[in-house]
Amino acid sequence: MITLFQYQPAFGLPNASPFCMKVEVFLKMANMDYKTKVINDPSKAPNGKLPFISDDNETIADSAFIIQHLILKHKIDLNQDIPDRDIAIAGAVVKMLEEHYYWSLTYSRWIDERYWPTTKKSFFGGLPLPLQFIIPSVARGKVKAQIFQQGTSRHNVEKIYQLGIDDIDTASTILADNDFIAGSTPCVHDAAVYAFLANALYPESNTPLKECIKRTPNLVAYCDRMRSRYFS
Ligand SMILES: N[C@@H](CCC(=O)N[C@@H](CS)C(=O)NCC(=O)O)C(=O)O
Repeated sequence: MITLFQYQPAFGLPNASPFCMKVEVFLKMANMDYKTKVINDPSKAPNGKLPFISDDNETIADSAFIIQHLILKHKIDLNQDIPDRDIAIAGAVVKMLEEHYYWSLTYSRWIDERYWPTTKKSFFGGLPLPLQFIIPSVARGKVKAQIFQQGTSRHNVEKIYQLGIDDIDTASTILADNDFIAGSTPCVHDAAVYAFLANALYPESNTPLKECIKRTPNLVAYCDRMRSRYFS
């Protein structure tokens, strides 16, 4: 049995961590049996980040290595009949969303004062009272340090969102009028593309990223298509 260790669900999403949600979408796309276990403290994870999985006696961390492991061990091929070039372009979209757009998304949740109260309530509202005063600011301080080291928060707010909005526009151009990111059938990379876009589109906060996706009909239709296909 496969166990996916991830944060508690939040924002009405399967997971508010797009990396955790990516793995869960993949498990559903591959029609695999799995269970989930909530861990809210990432220091308990092998790499200090979530998600990780256990599969029989193996523990695998990092969404990319988890999916690679599942594909090899369980002989899954979601990319059948899709040209290599289309798969490669879809893979590049995933890297863009994970390594670039992700920081704009993270900024909107953790740093932007307009949306932080919603994040705080959603992520930490269930903690017992004394911890509700301590844990959110400790966790926020950690994210602030990460996003500053990575560089995104050194820009002004307008530019920070511009970084993410440009990525949304690129994803929309590459999706074009296809149903899925690499064409007319789903491929492995749809798990991440959907998870990262859904994490801006579906939560209640009207962030500039959400507003941008909402103005982009092919991405809204794509997210709705993925959601009804795998999470109905
Ligand atoms: N490369 C990793 C990234 C995972 C990641 O960044 N997870 C975040 C949540 S979205 C995390 O657990 N962060 C905790 C921390 O940095 O302390 C993957 O693909 O799984």
